[in-house]
Amino acid sequence: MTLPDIKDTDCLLIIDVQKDFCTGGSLAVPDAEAILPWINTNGEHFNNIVLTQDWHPAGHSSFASVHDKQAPFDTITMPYGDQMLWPDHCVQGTDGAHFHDELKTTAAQLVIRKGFRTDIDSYSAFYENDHVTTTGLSGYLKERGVQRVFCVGLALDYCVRFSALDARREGFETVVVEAGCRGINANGSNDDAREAMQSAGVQLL
Ligand code: VGL
Ligand code: ZN
Repeated sequence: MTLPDIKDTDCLLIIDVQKDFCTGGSLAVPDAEAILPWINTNGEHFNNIVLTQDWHPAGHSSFASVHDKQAPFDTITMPYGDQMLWPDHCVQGTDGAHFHDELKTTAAQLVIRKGFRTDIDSYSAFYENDHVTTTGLSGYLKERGVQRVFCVGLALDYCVRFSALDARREGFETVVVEAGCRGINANGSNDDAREAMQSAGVQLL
């Protein structure tokens, strides 16, 4: 996969490449490690690199374990809309919340942590799942003159999908590099994600 020419106004957004989403983790994404070579190699071309880190308090409302009679991958209704329930994952300060050991993180300027409010989940790097509460990332990127955002990471059908849609909504040219992404793909959700991103004007590479 060849990248277009990378400019100073481009940013690489590396989403949730954390141990719990990789092999052996509590919410492992199939084949997650396969994204590391692309990210580590191509990351060198970017002047701007932002990492996100899913960062939940213990007992987070997106965990099936805190709801009576619910199992992971069930959907419940929260005040802000439908919410898929997950196994406990990326609990603040635990080993599973750390970035994958082989992810090169030194060149990143910013780590955005998300999902740290007990009552609301946050898939997107830009907005929590109410689509109103901002993480501040859009303002950060705009103040630094970023015009185009390249999204990679985990999972294609959740956090990458919603980050890319919000990047587009915030007016950034948005590219999702599939070689740098893997999805959970429950019930064909990878294809749903591709369709949603494409019809919103996100470029899939
Ligand atoms: C994610 C489910 C729950 C993700 C995070 O990074 O895609 N998915 N929390
Ligand atoms: Zn999460």
